[in-house]
Amino acid sequence: MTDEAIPPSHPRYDSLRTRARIEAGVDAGITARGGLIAQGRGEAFDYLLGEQTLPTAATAARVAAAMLLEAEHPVISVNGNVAALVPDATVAVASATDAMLEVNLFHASEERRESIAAHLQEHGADEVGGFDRDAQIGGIDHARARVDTAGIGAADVVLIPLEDGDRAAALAAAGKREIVIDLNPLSRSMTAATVPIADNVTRAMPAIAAAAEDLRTEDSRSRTALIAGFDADAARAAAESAIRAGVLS
Ligand code: PTJ
Repeated sequence: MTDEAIPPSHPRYDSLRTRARIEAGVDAGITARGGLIAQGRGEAFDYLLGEQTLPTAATAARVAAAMLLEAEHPVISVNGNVAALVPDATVAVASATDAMLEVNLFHASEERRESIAAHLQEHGADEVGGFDRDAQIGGIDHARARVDTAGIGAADVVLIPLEDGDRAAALAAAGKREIVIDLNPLSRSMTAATVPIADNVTRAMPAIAAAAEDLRTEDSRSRTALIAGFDADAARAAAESAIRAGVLS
């Protein structure tokens, strides 16, 4: 079913629309076929979260915005799922926080890298990196270790939605502060995160964009206090207990 063909009255409207976007992403050469499976895994967790944002995830999204605004060189890592699901919100976060957009793929492919960059530009991105990949992050095999020298290679804060666990752990070991969006609070990426956001990227990315717009006019001291007051372990534990309780709406 295409995005437009799903009636808003359908009880699973949001979920079906998200699926349609991922399918369209695969058809357009933006999303990897493995992205369909990743989406299915995410949906299972979202179902148990009642497909809504926990208060701790809302706080984490605000802290993420503060951290991007406070960073010296913030970078947003974009993969095929993120590009298909939330191109507008991703570009909005980049422009509100002056973060660089870098295409960084698990299933490496030059064609897909170019399709994703073009897609982000159609959605308003000025510049998209990920093509000068001669910096290395240690601890993982050669191809997946390569990142943009002027992007993730030089970043102090990286927003990595839906990253694979290996690379998230390697980036943390390289001293990057990581903001991770992942519906599975127990994933290795979430364990490695400085700011774990256990929420659907379709809700979390717009929330970060809105918070960034709000916080950019605040002074640096209040943003720093917001970051210092955040408890990552408590946020992960709250998501895990909500999922274990299976609070269905
Ligand atoms: O475009 P590429 O080549 O970089 O590939 C991207 C995927 C996502 C396919 C790749 O990184 C991958 O295979 O990831 P994993 O290891 O399957 O992990 C994906 C994680 O994202 C899982 O923990 C899912 O629960 C979670 N997830 C899936 N969909 C969403 C999500 N989290 C938030 N929002 C979603 N919509």
